[in-house]
Amino acid sequence: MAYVDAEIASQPECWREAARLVGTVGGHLPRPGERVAVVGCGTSWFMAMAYAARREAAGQGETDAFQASEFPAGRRYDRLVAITRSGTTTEVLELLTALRGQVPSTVLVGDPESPAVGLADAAVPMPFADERSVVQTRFATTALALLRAHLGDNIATLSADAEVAVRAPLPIDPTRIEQVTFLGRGWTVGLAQEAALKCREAATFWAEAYPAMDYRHGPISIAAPNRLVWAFGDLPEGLAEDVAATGATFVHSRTHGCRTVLSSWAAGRTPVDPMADLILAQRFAVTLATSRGLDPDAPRHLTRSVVLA
Ligand code: F1P
Repeated sequence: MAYVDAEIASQPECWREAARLVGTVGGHLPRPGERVAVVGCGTSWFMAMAYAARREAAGQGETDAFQASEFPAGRRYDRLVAITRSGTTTEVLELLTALRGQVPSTVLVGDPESPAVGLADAAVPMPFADERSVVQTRFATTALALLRAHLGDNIATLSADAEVAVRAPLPIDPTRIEQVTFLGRGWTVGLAQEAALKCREAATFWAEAYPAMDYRHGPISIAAPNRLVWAFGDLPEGLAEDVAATGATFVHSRTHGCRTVLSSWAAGRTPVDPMADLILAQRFAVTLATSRGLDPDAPRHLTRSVVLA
């Protein structure tokens, strides 16, 4: 078994641990009303995107997400939140250094001994969620679970959905498709981006991601038989029908197997949380990799952290 399989399966427990941690580190996280920038690279950037949209939708204040190298110098923020598993990613370290003494910063980090910890004003170490894999799964979602717990989201329910998602049958056999596009709305746009990145990183597979409302403004041209469209979160009116007309397969939590498992197991519950859908997509990416003869623990051209000379 690949390390990444075990890491994916451990997400429910990691999320519960993150929720417990909020009690001690909550003071370092954004307060209601603060104007906040959240930054990261790769997977960590997509988690920043998801948190930013969710915090703002929760009415807690303006929240922007940036790839660390694209932070707009000169903007005023009350707090910077950086997400980095390794704590060594060059662009994140450079930004923390540049904003030192100007913007209070908090880093969510996997490695408590890493340089990011010394550069930020406050650190939230999560070594329990750190990973052996190059391809991130549980650190990223655990960082998001911690931030969601701090926003008041119910992590017990979320983890119960995750328990289902680590075991449920995949909504589609990956060997049957040649391309996938993930869609999301609001905070799930970041999750869709992350799902597509997993397919590219782990399986070198053609995977795209868009805000669901933008999909019909061009990207739908890619849809065809033997291709897949997988939507997270709220579904725009008529989208499923429009995808069906292209001959592509459509997957959404209202229709896939998790719902069936959940409705008999936790009667009356709404469809699974989109973060549980992301677990299914992570498993889909790993299965894709192995079915293509690739080792998901050894992704092509990637290292655990990008450290630039
Ligand atoms: C960020 C990151 C990962 C990616 C790859 C390179 O790392 O972009 O998301 O999978 O391994 O690094 P980090 O700053 O979260 O350690």
